[in-house]
Amino acid sequence: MTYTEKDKNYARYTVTSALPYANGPVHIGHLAGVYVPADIYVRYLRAQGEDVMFIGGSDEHGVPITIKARKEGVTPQDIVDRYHKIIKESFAELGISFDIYSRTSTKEHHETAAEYFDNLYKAGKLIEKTSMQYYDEEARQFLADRYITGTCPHCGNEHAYGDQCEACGTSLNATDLINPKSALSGSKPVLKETKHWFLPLDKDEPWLRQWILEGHKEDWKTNVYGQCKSWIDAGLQPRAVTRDLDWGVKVPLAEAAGKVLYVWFDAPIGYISFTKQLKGNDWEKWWKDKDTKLVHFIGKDNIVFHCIIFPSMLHADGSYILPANVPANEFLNLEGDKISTSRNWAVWLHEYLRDFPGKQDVLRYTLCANAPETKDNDFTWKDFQLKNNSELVAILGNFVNRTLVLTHKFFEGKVPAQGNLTDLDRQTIDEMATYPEKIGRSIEAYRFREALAEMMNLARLGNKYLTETEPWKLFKTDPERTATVLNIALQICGNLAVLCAPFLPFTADKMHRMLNLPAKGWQDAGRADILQEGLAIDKPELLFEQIDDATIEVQVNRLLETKRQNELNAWQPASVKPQVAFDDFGKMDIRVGTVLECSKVPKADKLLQFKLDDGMGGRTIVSGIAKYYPEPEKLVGMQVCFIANFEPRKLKGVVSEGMILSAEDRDGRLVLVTPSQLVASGVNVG
Ligand code: B3M
Ligand code: ZN
Repeated sequence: MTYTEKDKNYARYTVTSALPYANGPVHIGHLAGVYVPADIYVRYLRAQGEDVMFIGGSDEHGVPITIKARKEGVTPQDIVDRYHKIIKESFAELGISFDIYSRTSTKEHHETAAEYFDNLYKAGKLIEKTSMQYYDEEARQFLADRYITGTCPHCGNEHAYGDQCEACGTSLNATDLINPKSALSGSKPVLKETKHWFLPLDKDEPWLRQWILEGHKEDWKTNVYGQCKSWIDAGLQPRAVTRDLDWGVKVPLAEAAGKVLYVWFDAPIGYISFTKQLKGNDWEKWWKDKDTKLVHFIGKDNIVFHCIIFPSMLHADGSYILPANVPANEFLNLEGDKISTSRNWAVWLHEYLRDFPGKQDVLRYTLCANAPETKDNDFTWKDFQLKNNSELVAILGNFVNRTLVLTHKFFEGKVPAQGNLTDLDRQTIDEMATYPEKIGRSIEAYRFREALAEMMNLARLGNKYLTETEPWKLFKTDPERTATVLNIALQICGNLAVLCAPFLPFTADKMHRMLNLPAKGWQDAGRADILQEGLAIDKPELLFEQIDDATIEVQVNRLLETKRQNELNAWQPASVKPQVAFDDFGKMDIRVGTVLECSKVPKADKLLQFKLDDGMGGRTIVSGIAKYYPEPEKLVGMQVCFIANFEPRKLKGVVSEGMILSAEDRDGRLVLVTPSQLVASGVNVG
């Protein structure tokens, strides 16, 4: 049974989650946007007794993978093997409960994708077009957009890519670039004719308009609907589904040697080929039966592919169902900054699992509570700590722990009799009974934050009930009443064990074990006899533990260090000043001096006072480098360069007769400039 009208009659659910590119590990942005909500959804449906298939896998084609392989001097296969393993294992450890997690490099996938193309080709659903494309004559291959760099015509950035300028964000065509250069050989590419096959999306406009803009205005998320509308309103263009590349699914046509399917053509077919791997001959009903509900979980950058292009492919074939919903999320930021793989600005799942063993549910909880459902959202480590300490520990963990401890203290760990109920008991039981539907409704509407908050409200109800009844004070005077109160508190625990399972599966398992509660479905929740009188309960273990400041600091410091590194990497030499004539340079009198004395200027923490042997009787110079030379006396004997004819200035009461030269490093550090060999004091530099 489900709670939303529309879903009543579905016989089964095909749930897919975007196939992550196997060119890097998975981070919290992927999790919050796609995998945690998808997993909550399927776990809930399974608890409802629905027939569900949850599909995942690695996207192992595409140019970013070949680029990474080139950079590291390994094969693309090496790259995808490495990351597929990391991704697959870390998903499993986080409890993402795929029915299959496969990969697009499998033989079955190549066959399925090639056959899909072939069917469309034979049915005349594709159009052929020749166009001019950049070709690298040295490397003897056509260049994907990412393999061409040049100057951005909009902002002048000299390192723009053929598809986008990352400095100004403009999306480009390779032919827009000024001074294009091949990333393969460095040579200037030439335009050469090439043939490709296109999906004529322009012809799909009428039915897409009807299906999405009229049919899904109410039930698709506004961010998803809005993006689809602007794409359709802008006018759809035919879209190439093949590429000149050697990594990917070969185009199954004799005339297409050296060409592969465009990664965005083959990857969504992965959902279908993985179904075949999982279900064998029984696969078709999961994709072709009108009673199957197809739902794609994705991030917002994948909307057009899942709402327009893939549906057009399915429609062109004609035998497939279309997605009933595509609940795409916005993006999660990290500590106020966009998550970025290339800048290493991310919390990587496999590293989290290493640093926080046994705390999978804390991450699942934080990411769901902060899921970017309607707008971009931010993950901070402080908030992670707060959510753990003041929600999971203080609300859910505390309630369950108090109830179980008291049951052991007063009733030898056995569920006591419910006995006679007061009004408060009845109200509490009635309110508890509303939660399965409340939570279920929110999940079915893809409002996972709201669903999670409701689940926590049930724990809050439990805490409030204990506070109002104070069973710890009651036992001496009224053991029967104590029994009733703990029975009801235990029923709430039993309900929580079922209702928290989609969100916090590890916690749910622990609670089931402690309560000796056999696996229950959603329909068993809400009841006040989910735990039978007399049932023996295990000694309570803590469900969650406090996370201290030191633990959080380690993570924050790691990010600060990343930020520092990124700033260093982004450093570029300052542009050269306007030219000067030889005579102008000649006006500067630069000399070498030998340090006779050096000390801090009193009451000026930035300044050092030098006494130099300048070969002319000595002079004093003040320099703002104290921070970089904490032991100034060690500079005695060193030779420095200084401007000898610099106007004398008074600094903190000391007259400075010149200026000592230093180099400013990338991080702003000042370093004294010194001759490479000892010379006489007072000689000229020039
Ligand atoms: N690999 C893009 C991405 O990870 C792509 C998704 C494919 S889903 C069929 O954002
Ligand atoms: Zn630009």
